[in-house]
Amino acid sequence: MGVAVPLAIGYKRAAPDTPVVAVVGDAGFDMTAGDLATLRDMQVPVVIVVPVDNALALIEKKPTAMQLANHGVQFVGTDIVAVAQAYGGIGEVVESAQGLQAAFKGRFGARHFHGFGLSD
Ligand SMILES: Cc1ncc(C[n+]2csc(CCOP(=O)(O)OP(=O)(O)O)c2C)c(N)n1
Ligand SMILES: [Mg+2]
Repeated sequence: MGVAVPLAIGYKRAAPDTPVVAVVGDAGFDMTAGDLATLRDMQVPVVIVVPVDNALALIEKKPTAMQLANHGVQFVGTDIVAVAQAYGGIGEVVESAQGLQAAFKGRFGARHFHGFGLSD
């Protein structure tokens, strides 16, 4: 958890001509949001996709399946677009898989990183 963006930075630095996309849960994104400063300062143009469910969904799954109560697995949620913009990136909300495909077009030649908040 939280490794997708740092790994994407390393990959893009090692292979600058390869399009790089990091997919990171919303809690994982919150965990390493400061890495966006590295993307900005080193001008590493990766695309980050954040599926937004305002939950630690993987952790929520097991107790729910066992019909047990869940605690502390849901949170208010972060404005992903605002965070991307605050760090000098481009932020966009995408509502569907088709929308994501369309949004990818033309993003990989950019000099800035691009963060998509993918809503349910
Ligand atoms: C450093 C670290 N802390 C905690 C965990 C345990 N863990 C695995 S998945 C998860 C929740 C991830 O939530 P999110 O990033 O929002 O992804 P989602 O499951 O909601 O898609 C947690 C806490 C972990 N794998 N690594
Ligand atoms: Mg989540």
